[in-house]
Amino acid sequence: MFIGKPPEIPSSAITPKDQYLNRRGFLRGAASAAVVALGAERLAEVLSPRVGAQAGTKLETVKSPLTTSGETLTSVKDITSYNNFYEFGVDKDQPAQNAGRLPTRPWTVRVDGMVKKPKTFDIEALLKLRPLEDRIYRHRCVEAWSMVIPWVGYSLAEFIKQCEPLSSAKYVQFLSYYDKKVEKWASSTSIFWPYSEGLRMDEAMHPLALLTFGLYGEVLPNQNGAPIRIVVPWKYGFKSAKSIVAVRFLDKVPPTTWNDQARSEYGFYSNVNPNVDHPRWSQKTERRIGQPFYAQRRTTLMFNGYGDQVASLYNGMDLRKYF
Ligand SMILES: Nc1nc2c(c(=O)[nH]1)N[C@H]1C(S)=C(S)[C@@H](COP(=O)(O)O)O[C@H]1N2
Ligand SMILES: [Mo]
Repeated sequence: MFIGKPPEIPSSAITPKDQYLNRRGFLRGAASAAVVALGAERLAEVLSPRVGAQAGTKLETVKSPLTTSGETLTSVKDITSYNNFYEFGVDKDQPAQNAGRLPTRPWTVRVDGMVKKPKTFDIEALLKLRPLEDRIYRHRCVEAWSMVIPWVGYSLAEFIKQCEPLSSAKYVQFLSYYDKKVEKWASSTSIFWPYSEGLRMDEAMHPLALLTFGLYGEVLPNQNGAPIRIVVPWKYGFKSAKSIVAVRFLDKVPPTTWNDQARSEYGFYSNVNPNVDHPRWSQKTERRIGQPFYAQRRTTLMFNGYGDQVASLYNGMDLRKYF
C-alpha cells in the first residue's frame, strides 16, 4: 500500500525536461560569442520604460450569480507568485519576476477567420463592453495543484457575439502575445510559439467561460495574463490562454500548444476528469496551494465541480477518448 504523500508534480513535469531544455546548450555557446551584444541588450532593458504598469489599478465590478461560493480564496500572494507562463520562464516564480516586461498598453485583439468581417478591438473598448463581474472560480492545473481565484471579467460569449462568427465556425482559437525579445525565456523551450489554445464553439459560448481582465478586484498582474486572458474553470489551467492578441474562428480543431507538445498527454478537450489519469501521474487528487504541507490532498471533482452546468456539453461523448 502506498502510504507516503503522493509525489509532487515538479513544475517541469508538464513536458519532459530534456525536451524543453534541448536548446539551452546551444544557446549557452551562442551567448558567449555574443557577450558584447548582450551587454547592449541589458542596457536597453534598463532604459526602457516599465510599460506593464497597470496592475493593481482598481476595477469597477458587479456581483455575479455565476460565482463559486463556499471556498476559501487563495491568497493574492500565492496567485501572483506561483504561475505557469512559460514565455517568462518555466519555473513557478519566474513569471512574477520577469513579466513586468510585457507591454500591456497599447493592446489590441485581432479577430479573424470565419467571421462576417475581420475586426480589431482595443483593450479600452473591451473593458467597457459589458459590466465587469467578480467571479470566484476553482482553478485546477493539469499538474495536480489547485487554487481558488476571484477573477474579474464577463462571459466570453458576450465578446464572441461582437465578433459576428459565421454559422460555419465550429471552433475558436486564442493566440497569446509573443515577442522573443520581450519573452526571451520562451526560446529555451521546444514549444512552438505563440501559445495557442482553443475551444469548441458551444464551450466558448457557455456563460462560465470568462473573458478576464482582473483578479481580486484589480487589473491583472502581468504574470497572470494581463491585460486580457481566457479562464475556463471546468478545464485544466493550460486551456486558459494568457495575454491574448488574436481570436480566430475556424471550422476545424485549431492546433493547441500542449496538445502539439505531447498528444498522448494533453488532449484538446482537457476537461478536469479524476477518472482519466495523466500517463505520468494520477488526476484523482490535488494539492490546494497555500495549504500547509501536511494538509490532506483534495479529491478532484469531475469538470472541476462545474458538472451541473457543463456536463451536457459532452452528452454522448466518450471522455476517455476525447480527454
Ligand atoms: N500564454 C500562456 N498562457 C498560459 C500558460 C502559458 O505558459 N502561456 N500556462 C497555462 C497554465 S499551465 C496554467 S495552470 C494557467 C496558470 O494561470 P495563473 O498563473 O494565472 O494561475 O495559465 C495557462 N495559460
Ligand atoms: Mo497548468
